[in-house]
Amino acid sequence: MQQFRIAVIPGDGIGKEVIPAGQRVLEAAVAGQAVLTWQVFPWGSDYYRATGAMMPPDGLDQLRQFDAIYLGAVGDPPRIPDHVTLWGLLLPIRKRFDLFVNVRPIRLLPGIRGPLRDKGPQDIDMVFIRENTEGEYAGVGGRVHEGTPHEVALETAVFSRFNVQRVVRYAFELARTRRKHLTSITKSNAQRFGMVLWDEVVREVARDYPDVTVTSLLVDAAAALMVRAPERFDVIVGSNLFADILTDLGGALMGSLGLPPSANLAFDRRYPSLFEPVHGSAPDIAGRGIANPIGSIWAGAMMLEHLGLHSAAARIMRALEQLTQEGKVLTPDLGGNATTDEVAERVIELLMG
Ligand code: GGG
Repeated sequence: MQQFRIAVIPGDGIGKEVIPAGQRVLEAAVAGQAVLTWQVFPWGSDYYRATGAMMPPDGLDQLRQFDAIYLGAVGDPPRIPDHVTLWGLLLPIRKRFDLFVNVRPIRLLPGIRGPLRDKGPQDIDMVFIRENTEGEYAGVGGRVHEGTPHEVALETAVFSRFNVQRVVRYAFELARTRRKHLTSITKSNAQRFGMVLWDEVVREVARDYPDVTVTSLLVDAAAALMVRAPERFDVIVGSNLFADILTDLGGALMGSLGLPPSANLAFDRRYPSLFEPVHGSAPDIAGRGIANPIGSIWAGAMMLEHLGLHSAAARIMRALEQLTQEGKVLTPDLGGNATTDEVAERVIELLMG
């Protein structure tokens, strides 16, 4: 029997609710095929309040030993500033483990009525490839003359040819396995250095993929087109910030931000990849047991796929589609009145059935 060691970081808010639900589904899906050994790390905002840090100084060394990381959510506003929580836990993992690509599928699941009146599951089926370690989240900048009227803050985006190339190449490879269309998103009319480099790299890499058609869009035009004609998108590659924003729009098109998953992938297997729902800690509903676990369950299916447990991953995805198609056991964000645990139990029933 195959064995995998998974580091679990439920994190903050609803992360503590949806991740245990996801673990139960994954356990059921791999039963008889693989053993998942979970180690739960209580890192996040509570840990910060107790210790002054979001994770211990050797946190990354501890995580490195695992086959994968399963993470819930990070953030406890307004008690702790968001930049403290994000830069204390999630971003260091992405950067230190070179998780250079963030895969975010945006797909309208069967049975769910999205906000776009005339668009169904056949129209909303795209995958975002988000650059994940630099760009606008590079962490380069600073503040001077703090607290004075002359205060200046700089936040510098960083685009390296090496990183843009490998992210774009990943997106082309993915497009080849799908409908063979890639959209690259920048704002290179206004941002004339990093984003112009990005456009150049896309044109260069495209020469190796003559079978993939390429469209380059400015981010504002892309946002409008996602609403007006989402069927025009297949694989989309974008910078750290732009793809983060557009995948929240994508979550809205799916009917709830509780649905989209994400996979933060390492270039090779030297480091564990990290799997998380796109949503954050949702303090407004945390502790009520009504958070939608689908994003976490789907992220878990991506983790199983990454670990080579293809049939278990496929069974989870089929069960999620059956769940939304039957539309009986859904959390309030999707118009239902089920709890997080009831949804997870129904998914388990469906995948066993
Ligand atoms: N699911 C992890 C989480 O808390 N996401 C919320 C968030 O703001 N993430 C920032 C990012 O993905 O860069």
